[in-house]
Amino acid sequence: MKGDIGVIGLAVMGQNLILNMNDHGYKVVAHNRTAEKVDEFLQGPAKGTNIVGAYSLQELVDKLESPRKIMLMVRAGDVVDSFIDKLVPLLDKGDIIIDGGNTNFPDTNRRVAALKEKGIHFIGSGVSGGEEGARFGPSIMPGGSPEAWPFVKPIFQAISAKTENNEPCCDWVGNDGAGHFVKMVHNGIEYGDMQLITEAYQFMKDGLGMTHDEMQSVFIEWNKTELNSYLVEITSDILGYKDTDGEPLVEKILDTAGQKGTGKWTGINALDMGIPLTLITESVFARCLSSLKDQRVEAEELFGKKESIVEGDKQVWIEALRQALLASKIISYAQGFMLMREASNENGWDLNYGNVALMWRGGCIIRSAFLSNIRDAYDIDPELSFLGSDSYFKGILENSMTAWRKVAAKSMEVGIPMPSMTSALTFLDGYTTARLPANLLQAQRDYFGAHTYERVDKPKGEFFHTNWTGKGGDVSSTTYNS
Ligand code: NBP
Repeated sequence: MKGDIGVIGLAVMGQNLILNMNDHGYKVVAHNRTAEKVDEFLQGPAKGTNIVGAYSLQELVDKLESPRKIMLMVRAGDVVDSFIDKLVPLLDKGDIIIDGGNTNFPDTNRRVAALKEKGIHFIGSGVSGGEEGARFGPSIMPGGSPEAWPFVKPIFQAISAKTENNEPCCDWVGNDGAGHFVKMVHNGIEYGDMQLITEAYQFMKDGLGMTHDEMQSVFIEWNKTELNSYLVEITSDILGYKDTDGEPLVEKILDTAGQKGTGKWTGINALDMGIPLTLITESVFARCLSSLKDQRVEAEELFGKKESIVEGDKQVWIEALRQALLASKIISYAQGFMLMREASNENGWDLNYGNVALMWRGGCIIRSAFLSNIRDAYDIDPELSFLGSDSYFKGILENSMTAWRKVAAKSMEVGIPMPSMTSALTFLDGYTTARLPANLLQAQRDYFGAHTYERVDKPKGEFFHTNWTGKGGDVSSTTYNS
């Protein structure tokens, strides 16, 4: 009997996905560039299963049922192109190549188009949930050649995480690189969620002077509220974790955050598309700032250490902080969905936002109860332009406003950096202000560069230039927006 699917790449993700597929009754053929890893896998974790090995790409291709489905779980970038180049001459028209790595979506756009010309289908799929997700149920976000989806769907939906209603956290996202785009936004949102939690931690630790056991209890309590999520849950575990000397391990970890690029890509895309994705972008910058450790140490000496004590009833502050965190999180998701909406419109992807929320409901790092409410919001209005306008989320934003402003103002007053929580509030203030000071900005642009402006008392699209000083000419610059 031939194999149902082939997987190339036997590192942590590939091995665990293969074992997951095997558990669901699929016969998997496993291949890896370094052939010894095939043997190690077959004699180790895959021993006693139906998994078979292939020591060359030809052997892999020969061992698969048609149309062949070959999934790459290798390092993103050139490695994927190199495998595609080697596979294509061995494949037949109608065969399917799937890239399950963390690929930047323009690469997937390019590969879908190039392989289409050769009659090969290509799927670029986000896979989230790390090692445990891959083994027991990841969130899977596939996009690319729609003709390939019916062949891959049963396998992917079987191995994916399931919601509490047993719905698979995997569905077709859209054409081209839509799957990898949605995975990229997922990772950006993950950056935002993590940053918001760290800001609450610093406020509690430095501002309220709380112990790690106290902070752990707070996160345990928060996890019973609307903030219920995997990241809040693991934060409570981390805060309670003691090193061998009985001290909290977290305080021994160097405060410089790493990043592998997906948050940065999300920010770059937001700038390209003109979407104010302020919270996620601040989260990326917060990681950049954290990496300037030596400079920060010097600057603290130069400016003096801040006394950031927050006075007042601790319990009142903790509840205010919870509300500020929840409200900021709503803004982060609202901005992320705005970005997906713009990308969907620009690329003709026809994204189903409720389905995206459902795919993130289980298996992935940002899984949370909150995503069910997002799904409900898009069920009510599939074209919702701002998540905060949905009645459930609007209610939370309004109820949290006083506490959110109190926390933001206090953080500024005592010098606790909270870039994401404060930028979220600033965004909402801007978004809910009918008249912003951009009129003055337009006047400045016209003053120095004759860039023209529109008038509130004339139809939109009619542009004016003023000779502000009496010395300039009447010739205006070309009017366009980049
Ligand atoms: P890695 O990202 O560490 O990739 C390891 C695989 O890539 C091995 O099979 C390795 O073969 C192969 N490879 C490399 Br590296 N360079 C190669 C080359 N020049 N030619 C051929 N093969 C090469 O594995 P991973 O952490 O399992 O991740 C796989 C994909 O899934 C990545 O795109 C990753 O970004 C994504 N992802 C990872 C996670 C996670 O939590 N780790 C989560 C979600 C998505 P070798 O054994 O011969 O060196």
